[in-house]
Amino acid sequence: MEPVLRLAVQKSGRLAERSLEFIKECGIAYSRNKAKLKTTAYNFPLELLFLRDDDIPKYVASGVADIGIIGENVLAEKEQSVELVERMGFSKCRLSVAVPQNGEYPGIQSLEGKKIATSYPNLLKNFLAKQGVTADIHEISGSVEIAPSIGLADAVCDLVSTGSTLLSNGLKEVEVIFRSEAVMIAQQNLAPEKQAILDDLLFRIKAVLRAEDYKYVLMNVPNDSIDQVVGLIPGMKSPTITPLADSGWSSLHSVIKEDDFWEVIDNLRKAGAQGILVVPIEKMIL
Ligand code: PRT
Ligand code: ZN
Repeated sequence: MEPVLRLAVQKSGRLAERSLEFIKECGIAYSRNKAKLKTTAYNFPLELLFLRDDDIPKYVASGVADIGIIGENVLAEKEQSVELVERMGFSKCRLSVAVPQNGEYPGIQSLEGKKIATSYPNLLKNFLAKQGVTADIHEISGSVEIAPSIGLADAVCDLVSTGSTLLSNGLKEVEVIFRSEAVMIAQQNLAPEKQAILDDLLFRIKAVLRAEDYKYVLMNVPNDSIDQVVGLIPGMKSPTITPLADSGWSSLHSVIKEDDFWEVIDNLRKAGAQGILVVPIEKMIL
């Protein structure tokens, strides 16, 4: 039988949709019957398992699945022996301590002896231990934010993305203890034939991730500014330069990193670039 790589993704929830979209962007096609817990891709040696996110590290560690996509927060909390093979850049959030808005918060020491509700007892315990603080950690599995208002805890430690849940529960974020995003994990010591499939998959994933980080740009540049503009946008190897019908001008094509996009665009305009077009990139292979 041909080797197949087994990928565990969240069945439903915040990670589910983007994880599957990612697989599609890697050119992998499959059909899914929602009643079934697994499916096989048509055009890539991949089997998809649909599981609860909390179970994924355990299944990957034990070899039920070979790889998985989960929040780094879950990986850090569960402390299973698996390898982090790629940061996927989506579902970014932070694990934070929050206290009632109307209370004082002079600093971390004020949590000493306090009752803190969380679904992340290990991460919280380790963070507090590093700060020399001992608190009464109360583990609950959901609706952590309501714990202070019902008298169950003095503070909470929960995931935050926009902060609106904390706000609407009368809480304020006071300590960020962990920053998270979706990550791909793999079983340690994968069999060589499975590792080869994972390498192919990672090659595709990196092309998708890189494309998200860059934009393709086209612009018209006066010939005497070309050197200056090339210095601003070196491109993947070097920019493409084509003369325009209007002598004295050239068209220049290159890529810009999303992170410093506006700064580079400003500098390009100062250097005399005009008619700048910016186009999204679907895949980027080096
Ligand atoms: O059913 P299953 O166990 O598979 O899913 P789950 O309910 O345990 O997880 P799910 O789907 O809620 O989240 C999956 C992963 O998404 C988490 O492990 C994080 O890595 C990531 N993620 C990103 C988040 C958030 N952002 C997030 N905002 N997970 C949860 N939240 C919750 C948070 O707990 C709080 O209740 O959203 C609320 C806060 O959001 P804001 O925007 O109001 O700050
Ligand atoms: Zn979960």
